[in-house]
Amino acid sequence: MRVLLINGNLKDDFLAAPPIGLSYVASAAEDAGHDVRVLDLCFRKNIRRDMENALRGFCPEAVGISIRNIDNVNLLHPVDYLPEAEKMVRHIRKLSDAPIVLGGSGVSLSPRSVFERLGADYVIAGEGEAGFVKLLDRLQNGSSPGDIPGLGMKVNGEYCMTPPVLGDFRGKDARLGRWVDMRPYMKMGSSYTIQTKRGCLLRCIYCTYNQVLEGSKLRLRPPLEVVDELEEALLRYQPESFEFVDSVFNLPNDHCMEILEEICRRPWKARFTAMGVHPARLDLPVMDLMWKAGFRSFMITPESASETMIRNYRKGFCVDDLVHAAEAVKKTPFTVMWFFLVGGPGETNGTLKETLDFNLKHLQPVDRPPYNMCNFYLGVRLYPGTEMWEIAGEDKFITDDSDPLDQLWYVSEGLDLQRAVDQLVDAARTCPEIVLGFDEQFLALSGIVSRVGDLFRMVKPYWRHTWGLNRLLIMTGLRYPFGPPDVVPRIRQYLKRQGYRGLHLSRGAGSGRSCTGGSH
Ligand code: B12
Repeated sequence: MRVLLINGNLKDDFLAAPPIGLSYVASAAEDAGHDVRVLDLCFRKNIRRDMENALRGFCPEAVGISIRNIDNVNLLHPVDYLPEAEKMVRHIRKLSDAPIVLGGSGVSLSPRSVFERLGADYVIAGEGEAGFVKLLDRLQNGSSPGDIPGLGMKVNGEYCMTPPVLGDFRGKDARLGRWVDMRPYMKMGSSYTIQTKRGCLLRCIYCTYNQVLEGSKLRLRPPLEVVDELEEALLRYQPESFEFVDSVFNLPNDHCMEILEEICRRPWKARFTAMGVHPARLDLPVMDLMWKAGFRSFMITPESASETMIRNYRKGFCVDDLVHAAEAVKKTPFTVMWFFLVGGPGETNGTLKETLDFNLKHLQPVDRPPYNMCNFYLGVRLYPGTEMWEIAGEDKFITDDSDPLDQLWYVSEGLDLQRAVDQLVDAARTCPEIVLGFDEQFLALSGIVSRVGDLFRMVKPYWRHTWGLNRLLIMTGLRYPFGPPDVVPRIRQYLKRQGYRGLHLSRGAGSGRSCTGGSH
């Protein structure tokens, strides 16, 4: 069959993400004997015209669209990406009779809602390779696809969906460079992406990875296979760096170490980075090996440094692990991006202070790099299927009528919002390491940094250069000279629109319920 696969993710800023998921699906369809083409719409100036050319020239018999993000996860500047995807579906319908299949993480988070909103013929939730290939077979031989695991469709006017089944993750190769022109991604500072495993054993209460996206069953790729894929991509496409896009890169520890050791054994040298590094067992031997393998930076996601909050989020480590990891990082030349979430269940200004104190004590440079960057986000995004979704229901942040495709947020009632913003801004005024998610100045700066980085061929990742820029702003007194305007009223307004009627609105601060010790 002629199959056109479209990357519908148009987010082409400094976090541009090459469509590795779509590439896995394209490779699986090609391996099954189909004639596959990929249209990557990221960076395209005229997407309607490009879609027209692709559809008219190829006349596909099936069209798949990858929906990676449903929104930008930004409480102050919410952007919904689905209207653009909706337009794509409508445009394809005008030009082609081919059935339209939607897949990707954005679909998996809420398959039925996306199916209904976009008006597709099929959705595939969870990993897409097996389901998509089976669907193409059924379309080809005209039999009903209704029993394919993970597939959603209309049967007699009613939406029906078969639960997804997690497949094996051996012998699969995305062949990303085969389907996607990596040059514009690399120009922005993005890396060639690779996955070493699927599934996540952690049970963080806010997270979707171990639920609908990858499930909680670990499926590890043999280390040799992973490094062979890297080697082939390196020889063919010479990417400047690779990024591991596993949910958690360094767990299980043995598997990660085996991959790093195998990379070290190979005769070539490459650069690596990873998001989702877990603080547990992140010690000097692991980091030494990462450095030898070619890592120079990575992202670590503790979300809090308060024992109470780490427990409430069910992060699976304790403050001691975090302190060990931070102190170990200090002894290495790594640049590390840390992520903190402020406002989960049980958060108070006291727990926030604990996290900020940890930052001041353990993440400041002594007199040399590493330059940690510490990102703080206020509010926790809510997704159906997670434990937080239930808690948010009990705490009246959402109702039974809440639409899972809306950006829905939780902000602990135990947190005095204005004090929290003041605490964060005060910390950022003195620490160039700290970046605040609600800081519009920073978003603009990041864009500038990546353009300047590209122009002057600066060392990647470009975000490591924001430290210098922040320091300059602090030294010149330009970092928050008047504080960020109206953050708190805007959060309140957003929560109100979301349907929340609780304490944040009546008095902006409150004792709220304290939720410690993993009591939910
Ligand atoms: C790694 C990662 C990042 C990295 C990306 C690094 C890079 N260079 O790619 C970084 C940290 C930069 C990042 C940034 C962002 N991310 Co992110 N990220 C992830 C993560 C952990 C893995 C993504 C990945 O590559 N997976 C591996 C591939 C193979 O899986 P996949 O894409 O899902 O593909 C499979 C299926 O979905 C399906 N499939 C995919 N396409 C298609 C198409 C068809 C037709 C079919 C049938 C099937 C199908 O089959 C594939 C193979 O099995 C996911 C969470 C997760 N565990 O999935 C979040 C996730 C995708 N990110 C998310 C978000 C929100 C973002 C940001 C918007 C954050 C922000 N505020 O800026 C940005 C957007 C970046 C961008 N340009 O799109 C959300 C999206 C949900 C939402 N609310 O919209 C997710 C789901 C996390 C979450 N909150 O649950 N991210």
